[in-house]
Amino acid sequence: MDKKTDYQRYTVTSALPYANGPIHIGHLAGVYIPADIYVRFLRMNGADVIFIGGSDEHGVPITIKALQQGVTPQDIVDRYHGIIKKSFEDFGISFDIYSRTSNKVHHETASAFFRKMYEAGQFIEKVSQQYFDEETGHFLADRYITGTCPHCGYDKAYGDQCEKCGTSLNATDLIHPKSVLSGNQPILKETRHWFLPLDQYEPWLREWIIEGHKDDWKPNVYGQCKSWIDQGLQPRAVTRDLDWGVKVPIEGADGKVLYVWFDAPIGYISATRELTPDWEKYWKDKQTKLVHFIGKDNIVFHCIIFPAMLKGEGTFIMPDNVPANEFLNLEGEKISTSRNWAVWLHEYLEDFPDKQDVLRYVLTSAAPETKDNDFTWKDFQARNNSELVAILGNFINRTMVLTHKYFEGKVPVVDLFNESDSVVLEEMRQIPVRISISLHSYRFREGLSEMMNLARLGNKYLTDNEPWKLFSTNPARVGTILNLSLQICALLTITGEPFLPFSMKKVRQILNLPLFSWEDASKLDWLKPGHQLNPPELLFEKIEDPAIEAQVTKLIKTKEANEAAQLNLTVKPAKEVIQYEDFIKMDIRSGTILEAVKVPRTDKLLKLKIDTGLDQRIVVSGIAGFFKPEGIIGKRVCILMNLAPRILKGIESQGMILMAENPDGTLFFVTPDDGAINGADIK
Ligand code: B3M
Ligand code: ZN
Repeated sequence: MDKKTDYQRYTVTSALPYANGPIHIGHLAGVYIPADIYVRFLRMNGADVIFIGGSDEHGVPITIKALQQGVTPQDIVDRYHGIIKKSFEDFGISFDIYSRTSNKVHHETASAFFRKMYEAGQFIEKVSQQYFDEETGHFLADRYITGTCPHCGYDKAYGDQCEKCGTSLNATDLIHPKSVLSGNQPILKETRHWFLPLDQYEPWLREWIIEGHKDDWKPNVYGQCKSWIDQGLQPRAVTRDLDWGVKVPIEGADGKVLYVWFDAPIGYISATRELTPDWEKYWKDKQTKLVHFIGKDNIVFHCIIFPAMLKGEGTFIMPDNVPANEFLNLEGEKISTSRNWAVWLHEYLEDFPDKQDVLRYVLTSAAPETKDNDFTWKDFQARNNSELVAILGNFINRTMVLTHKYFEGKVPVVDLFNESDSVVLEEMRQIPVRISISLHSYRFREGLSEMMNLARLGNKYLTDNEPWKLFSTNPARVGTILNLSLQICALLTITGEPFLPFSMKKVRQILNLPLFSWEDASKLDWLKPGHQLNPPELLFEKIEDPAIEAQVTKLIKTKEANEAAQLNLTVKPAKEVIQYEDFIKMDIRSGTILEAVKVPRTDKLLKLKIDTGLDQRIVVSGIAGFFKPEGIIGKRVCILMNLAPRILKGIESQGMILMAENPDGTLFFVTPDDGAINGADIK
């Protein structure tokens, strides 16, 4: 298959986040920043491009959240759609539209899409056995059901996907299935659904992806697709027994909605319809390049299922590329919404207002483009202080300060370019070309590092030429040096714009320049002699240790809270009910440990002498693993007095000390409060 290169326009989509929680750095790094860089770059190239985003407002995670909170799914999506949309605006993600799948256009578009396929006989209708929760009366699909993944053994796999190994599953594949609603084991019950016969698309997918995109899709994307196709594709149900979603638009399908992964990608199309009456050319014209930015857990849906749907519908173009990223971890651990192990964008902005570009920069430099990558606060600080401040900010600032000092803020004339100047000029010609190649190939880290090389080049040029030493003897040379340095600043406003739009806007204000096109990057004379510059402004500031320590502390607290919650989760279940008469049979008193010694030849036992208020007696207690004998003498305890005596290691134990035991087996004394005398009755 020949690879098409001469496109006339671009449709760029970014995964529609579920509107059931806010957005974190993993979302930004994996999907939205790369997509935004790409789109800004294309726009600067004068391309006809639309950038589509929106909230995915259907699906089981949302209905489960609503159930947990006792509100409606609409309440949930209204709340989070607003928060998510604002986060994207705050970070400069420059969507042409940020829509949502609960709106009318989407319901109409998705219904029409389904109906068209249905009428063309593209689905298989099947009555099949599906899991059903008898207690709550729900069919259980997708995330309503968990169990053990048949591929990797992960015991918290969902009914539609295992998040550990990424395999897409059917609920009936799970081993030991369990209802999320009641915790019960579900039963199988008959229900009618419509299936997309993916197996029939296999030859076409093989040709289109395995043969057609071997060389231009990222190895991680291509590899996943190939492995799915090679495993053999199965028909997949595209409807569900649920009441939240797009209603299945055919007779006899009451109580059924489209599977969320059927309607969500159609959301890209609905959003385009909402954006422009001219939407069809962005989806149906072969001159349009369609690119989906997603995370790796969405690959099968965007590379196999959605293309099969588009193919089945028959009038749409196929994606040219699906540059999926791997995952970003946080301080060495997988980002997790449920464990609150994340840096939430709205919280970041509270702590670092106006530092959107710092996060954009760090997340691009550490983007998980080819493998999972780690975000750490130390790295964040280092990249800010030693790259943004020390290289980029410093170069622009030095250039501006020197120009104001020697030339009253006016661009000086060039006297004569010497050989070293020519080397710099040649690099200035090359760098935008290299960035352009990187960005067209979705290598955003590489593009960013080329942009920073331009700032490095500028710094080195100033340092090598030391204009501050020359002014008294050779002001004309200083003029040339600063002119060239200023041109580098101007070129930075072009090449830096896709990555750091907030800061580059500031630099343009300082330089008193408009936003140039990418083509203008080859000009090399953006600033004419005599052009008046504005006073310099701080672009980036150093981030000090306490600010970073505060973030790390926040994460440590989260971890502690999670560990505490974890313990809570595993406490033993309640015992059966007893009567008061059962309880008062026990004679429990407060007492004091008088003596404690280890019982020879055992690891666990201590021999204790207890003052019980009535007598002094010996109790053998299995606490030696947790307490040193000398440390507990004088300890106040509760003792069960009327437990039948037992012989342990040849010693008669006359009672039992009450202990609290954590789920991990650690032991703690149950101690009466001060004031309770030895012998006080515990009841
Ligand atoms: N909402 C899954 C996710 O957020 C899903 C993406 C839909 S893209 C059409 O990972
Ligand atoms: Zn698995």
